[in-house]
Amino acid sequence: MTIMEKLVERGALPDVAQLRREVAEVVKTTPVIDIHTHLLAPEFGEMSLFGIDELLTYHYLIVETLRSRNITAEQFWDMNMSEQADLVWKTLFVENTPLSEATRGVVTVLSALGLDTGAPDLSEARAFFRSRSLAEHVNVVLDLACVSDVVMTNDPFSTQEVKVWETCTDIDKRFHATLRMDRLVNDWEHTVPRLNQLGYQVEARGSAKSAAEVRRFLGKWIATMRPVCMAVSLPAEFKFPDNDSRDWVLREVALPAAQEHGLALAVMVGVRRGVNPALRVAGDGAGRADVTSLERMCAEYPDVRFLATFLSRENQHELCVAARKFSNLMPFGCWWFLNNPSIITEITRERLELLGTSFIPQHSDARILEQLIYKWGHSRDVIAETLCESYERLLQSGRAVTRQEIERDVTRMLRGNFLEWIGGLPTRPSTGPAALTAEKVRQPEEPDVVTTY
Ligand code: FIX
Ligand code: ZN
Repeated sequence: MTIMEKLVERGALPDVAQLRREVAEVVKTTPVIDIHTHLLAPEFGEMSLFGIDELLTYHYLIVETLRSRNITAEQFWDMNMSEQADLVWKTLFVENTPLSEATRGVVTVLSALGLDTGAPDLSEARAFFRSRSLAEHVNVVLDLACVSDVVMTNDPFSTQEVKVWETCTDIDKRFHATLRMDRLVNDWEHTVPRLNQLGYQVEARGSAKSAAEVRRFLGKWIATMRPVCMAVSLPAEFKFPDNDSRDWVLREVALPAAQEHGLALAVMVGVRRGVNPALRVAGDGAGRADVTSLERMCAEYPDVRFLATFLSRENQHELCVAARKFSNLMPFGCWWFLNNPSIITEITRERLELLGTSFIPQHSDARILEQLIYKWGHSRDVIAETLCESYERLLQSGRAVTRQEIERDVTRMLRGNFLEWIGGLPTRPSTGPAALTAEKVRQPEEPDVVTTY
């Protein structure tokens, strides 16, 4: 009996066409845990975004519209949301062919929901979304996207969000929190007065007492949100160690909090905020970062588990190499400007070659509910294709895989690695506000700060 005959006897798939079919099916039907989104559960009310106007005014599409139309950013922002959506539709979908990834995404969503992808205007789509109940719509979308769990981005300084955490007893259990650290880590100067308003005695120059106070603030939010992890975005010039307030907050607050509460820290490195401030939320850019800073953090904090994604294509190979050296480092996702089929293909190939299945291939970064359909649909196609290539090469080398092995590999990448990293999904007490009674959340009487991350 040949080796291949032995493998086939154990259920392996020696036929390439069949292998491809099985891989495509497994990747398509394995429910994913979406480990980084900006979606909020329906209980967050108007902060929970869905529908055609939101889809079309996604910041990715705003910049594309401004490139194809003679209109300034100011003129665009002066319009109301439905005028903006009408303009985006006319510009990118009627007068031009929707070839970019973000425009194709809208087409994928419309098709999946049975809507006309070549409509001259938005009347049909608007009527469709008006007729949906959000609760039912969330089920339909999660089903179509085959997403079992959504990880939100939660800002403990957002007055609007805090109100929900304070008053809502039962936030949809499929939506999990991430404690977002950007204001603390990247905007310490403005966050100090805010913390003081909230009743925490914190000094701008930092001290052991200030650190303890900020950790007390985090402790309260960890108890309330039960986050799956903490997360922070970092600029391209991020250095570790450094002698700035960011370094102090990381060392004295964020990393000790991760240790104390056993929470993983997700770092998203390489953003250049406000490259073109006139574009507002759409004005951020990308820059090449220094992966050795992350390596130093992993080495200094071996008991902290890091999830890491870099925004620059040029950093991807170094991230894989760093992950080979540090088993407390988990690369994840193809972030933002990398979330395009050509680049996902390249990054996923590189990760499979260097790390096997010990990485998390993608997150959606969805801001609007229905984006889950296209972001996952498009990424799954690429992940399946890339995995097929790897299995085919393995087959050529003399090892055929079974359906069970394919399922094991895909499950590991789409959910298992994350679950293992965070030690399982936490459960929130169904008495949200009660968790706050020990120390009532005080919020300052001032307008909410707009969250752009
Ligand atoms: O910082 C982040 O989490 C980024 O993903 C966002 O700020 C960014 O605007 C985005 O939506 C990228 O996809
Ligand atoms: Zn994000």
